[in-house]
Amino acid sequence: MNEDSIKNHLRQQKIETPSWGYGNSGTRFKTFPAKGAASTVWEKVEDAAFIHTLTGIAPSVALHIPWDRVEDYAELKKYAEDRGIQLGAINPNVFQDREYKLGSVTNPDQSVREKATRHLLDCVEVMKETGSRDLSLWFADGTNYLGQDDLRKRKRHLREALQKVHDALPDGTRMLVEYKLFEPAFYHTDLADWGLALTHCLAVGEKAQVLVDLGHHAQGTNIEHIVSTLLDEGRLGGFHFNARRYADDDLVVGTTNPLELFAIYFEIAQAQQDENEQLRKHTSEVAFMIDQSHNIEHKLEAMLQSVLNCQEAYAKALSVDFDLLKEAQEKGEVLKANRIVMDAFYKDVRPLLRDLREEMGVPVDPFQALEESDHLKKVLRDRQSTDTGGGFPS
Ligand code: LRH
Ligand code: MN
Ligand code: MN
Repeated sequence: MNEDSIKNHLRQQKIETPSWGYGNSGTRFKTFPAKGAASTVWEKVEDAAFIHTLTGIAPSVALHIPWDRVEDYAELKKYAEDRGIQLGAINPNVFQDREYKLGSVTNPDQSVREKATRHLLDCVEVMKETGSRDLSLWFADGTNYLGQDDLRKRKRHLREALQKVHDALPDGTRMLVEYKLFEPAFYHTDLADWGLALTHCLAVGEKAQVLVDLGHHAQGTNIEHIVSTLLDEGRLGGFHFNARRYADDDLVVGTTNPLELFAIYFEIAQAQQDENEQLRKHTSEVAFMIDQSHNIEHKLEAMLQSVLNCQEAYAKALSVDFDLLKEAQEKGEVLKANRIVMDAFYKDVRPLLRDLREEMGVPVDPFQALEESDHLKKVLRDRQSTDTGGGFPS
């Protein structure tokens, strides 16, 4: 691909940032509050809009209900739009209430299952007000011990809830079904992997798609293979990008796993150029979202770094010499094919990205722009959250 087409693709790139990444959240051991961190959804939207002005590629923010609940979503929508961004995916919460100890939609108690399903359906109503396309579903449901519950019964309960939610979705919207291998449950998780997620999606209907969170697999899993399969099946709904070394560490995207992030974008870049029009259309609908829970990092700096790491990985993936690669693959030139792809991974795309930023009218050095920004001064001065040290000076 020549430099102009690479830049054209990069101009179309979109990364959704999560409201929960701007507030004080962390691990279950301790959350270290950060000075200037957002504490209301209005402040989170302001921060997300600011990250978009620094990058030009983060035009929406995902919401988490009830953490981001407001009286009037139309007002929040307008507030976001006035600042140049959209409200993105709606993330229901069926894991924090005490009734969910044994599960939400898979709970053995029917009244708990009904409560969870009601919340999911309420979130469909929220989507209508926020104008969101995607409902993003993650369930903490699972068991800790062999025999604790009837696995098939739980599967049927999960299916029933997913079906109800699916059928309540307005046309043009989707539900993204997120899986996770383990945690908080340690024996079995009702939606443990992409096979389970895809099986449920295929059963409930066209609006159900699989969501791939990079922190939710067994060590060594080939995530890009899952991505290519789901793309080809027309069921890749989107991503939750983050980085991890051990489990679901929720670190800044592309820090521990740059080759993995690149390999995922490589799959995307290939599908974008496929001769099959349906595949190209499906790929254009994939939601690229960040899901991180920063604890010691400066919130805005961490989010900015994550967005830019996605941009860099995509720029490298687009730089693969696809014609040469095809030739090497067809001739069975095993290592040559690998070298062609790795050449792109090692390419220094930073000069190209500096040019691109200039052309897009965003700061050429976004970190410097953040550090010198009025927004940073304002949040450090005006917001209640106080620091425990580290991050930007006050
Ligand atoms: C838990 C989790 C998951 C969800 C988010 C809301 O693992 O991080 O990734 O998407 O909480
Ligand atoms: Mn996630
Ligand atoms: Mn997670």
